Amino acid sequence: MESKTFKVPNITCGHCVMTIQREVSELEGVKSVKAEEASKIVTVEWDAPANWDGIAALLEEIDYPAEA
Ligand SMILES: [Cu+2]
Repeated sequence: MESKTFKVPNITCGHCVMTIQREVSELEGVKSVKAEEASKIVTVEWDAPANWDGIAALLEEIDYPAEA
């Protein structure tokens, strides 16, 4: 299992957190998504066929890009 913790500056409220958790969870291979409103920190755990490039691309697509 791979995981990554990153900041998503566009998180402003609980709806953002729910949107990110829902959308990223739908990617095949993603095991867990935890997003926190106050810190804007997101942690994703995944196995193949998911990969970081795919997760990052989805986050950009839904307008919550990960901070580099
Ligand atoms: Cu929001």
